[in-house]
Amino acid sequence: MNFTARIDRSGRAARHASAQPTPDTGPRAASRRPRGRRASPVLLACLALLAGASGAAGAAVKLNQLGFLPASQKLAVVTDAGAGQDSFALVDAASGKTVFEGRLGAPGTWDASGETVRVADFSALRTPGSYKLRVNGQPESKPFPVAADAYRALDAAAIKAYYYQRASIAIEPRYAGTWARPLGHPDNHVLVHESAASKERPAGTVISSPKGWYDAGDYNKYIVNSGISTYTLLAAYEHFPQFFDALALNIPESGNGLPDLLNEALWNLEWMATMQDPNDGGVYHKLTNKQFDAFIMPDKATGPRYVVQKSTAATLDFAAVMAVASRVLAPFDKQDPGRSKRYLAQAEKAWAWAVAHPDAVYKQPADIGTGDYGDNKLDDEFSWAATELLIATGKDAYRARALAAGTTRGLAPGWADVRQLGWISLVQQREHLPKGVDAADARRQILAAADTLLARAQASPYRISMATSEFNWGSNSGILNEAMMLVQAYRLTGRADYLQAAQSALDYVMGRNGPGRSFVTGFGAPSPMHPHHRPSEADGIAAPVPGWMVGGPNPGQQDLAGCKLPYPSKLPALSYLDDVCSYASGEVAINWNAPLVYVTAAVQALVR
Ligand code: G3I
Ligand code: 9MR
Ligand code: CA
Repeated sequence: MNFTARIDRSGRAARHASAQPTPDTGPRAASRRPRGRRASPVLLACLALLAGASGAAGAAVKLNQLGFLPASQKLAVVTDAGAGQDSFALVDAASGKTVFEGRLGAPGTWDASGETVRVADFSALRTPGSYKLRVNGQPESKPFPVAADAYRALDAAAIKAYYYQRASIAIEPRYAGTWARPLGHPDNHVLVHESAASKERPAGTVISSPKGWYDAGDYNKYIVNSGISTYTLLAAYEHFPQFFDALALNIPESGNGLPDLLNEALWNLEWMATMQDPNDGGVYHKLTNKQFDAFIMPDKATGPRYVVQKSTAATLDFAAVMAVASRVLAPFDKQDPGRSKRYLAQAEKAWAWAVAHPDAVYKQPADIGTGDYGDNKLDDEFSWAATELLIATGKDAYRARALAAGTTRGLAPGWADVRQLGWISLVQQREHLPKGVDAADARRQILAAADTLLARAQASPYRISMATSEFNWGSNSGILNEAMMLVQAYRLTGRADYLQAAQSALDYVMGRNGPGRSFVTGFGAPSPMHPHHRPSEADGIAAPVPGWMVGGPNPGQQDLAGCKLPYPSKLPALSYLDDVCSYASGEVAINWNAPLVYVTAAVQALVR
């Protein structure tokens, strides 16, 4: 596939920045993109050189471009503050009057970006308004608000992104405005791939497996990644129900008596439920094309679809999520009587299959080339599924594996590292655990991880928890998953420093980062204009589908071969390329948006 960058990117970015989508009231109209204007490679190289000359790291004053809640911690980083520039000021955006003055913190060099920065802390400014941050000798920041609703539209849009991502339904103008599109992937005629063949369902058997969300920039549906994504959204509801009860999204189910976040989660749960083979309880790893589609709209993608290999990881993630869904949806059973019981029965059946097939590690068949979400460390999947089933049933059968000691790869969860999700459920449910089960160990583990993250944030020149070694594929979700752990620590202890470190992660993805930009489509400026997202690229609309967070800086740069435009830098925090070629830094994914939904809600529900 050949990707060519477009020459009008700065002009479109500026136009885009002036209007933000307002998903509560329906998105604004975006202009149709003029097609066929392609820049020559030579011209592109010159443009890249020019861009490089001004340095890869962005703006001198970097902060959360959506602003801050009145009571939240308010930090900015300032680069290149010259000698003698020790003070900063906040000015009222309209009058230019100084409303706050402070001293910059000591300089620190961030190895991830090579910058020397100083922190401006203006947390004490609590009066709602619109402000600019000024440091002598620097261009002042753009205006930003201090407002009680600073992040409300972001949270609504980050959830609405899942609606746009639905398979098997037309995305209608009254919900989607300009991003309406015809139905794609009915998935009611899906073939059992030979890797998944069984006696009852030989290769070529046709099954129906509609609904669900496309995973990412591609149009395939993967159970492992659906697992953590759906869990995180359900946990967001379970932890902050009042916040989400009041957040209307304008989706087809709105007003049906269920909160819209749960309506959206159900679209994926109903798909997941079809991915279990009712004959034996095993769960197919993915529903996929043989190869990635071209950059076409969903309704134009008509190749055959397959369910591929039952895997232990998929089956356990399925068991965990269906058990959680049975718990979180129980109060809403009226709408679909028996649903909670059904989901729990499916979860138990999946568990039994996994126990009988503990080593069915996913192995990509030779004729399949789509994402593999391969993982050969499965003790954490066993632990998570057992934990959720123990909470749901109290049965002794789940006790040992739920409470067994084990390891994690990182401090925060990820699609292949899910033990932490069980801890989060245990502490959430600590008042309702079966006899003889307590959450003491989960609490200890969460606090130990959070203490390490907090210490890192406090020592970091950017005040963020993410280590330089953690700039992997999807790094933006990495820092937000860390924030989710910090939020748990806050909820357990009430200690404000944990919540402040979580706020810093949100600040990071919204502007206080290496390139000094927003990483969420439709919010802040610059914001991603060319995510590796098939609908955004193929729809002919200049603005990408709103509310999506891109993967973010990734020095692995695994997509280099297909990119005509160079990355601006090799440094970890600056390895981000806003070009459709960049699946390693600029793709979007359901598991990356989920902690954005969670953390944005947590901050709004908890900061006082
Ligand atoms: O965990 C290791 C770390 O220990 C090591 O130090 C580091 C150094 O490279 O690598 C880390 O692993 C990386 C892993 O992501 C971390 O989660 C791998 O290099 C990296 O290749 C891997 O990338 C995954 C990518 O698929 C390629 O397999 C992403 O996690 C995963 O989110 C992404 O998922 C794709 C789907 O397959 C298809 N759909 C789109 C989706 C998003 O891009
Ligand atoms: O579009 C694909 C994206 O969703 C995946 O994350 C990525 C890595 O698996 O692969 C993308 O597909 C590319 C493929 O790997 C190589 N040929 C070009 C494809 C389109 O960018
Ligand atoms: Ca694992």
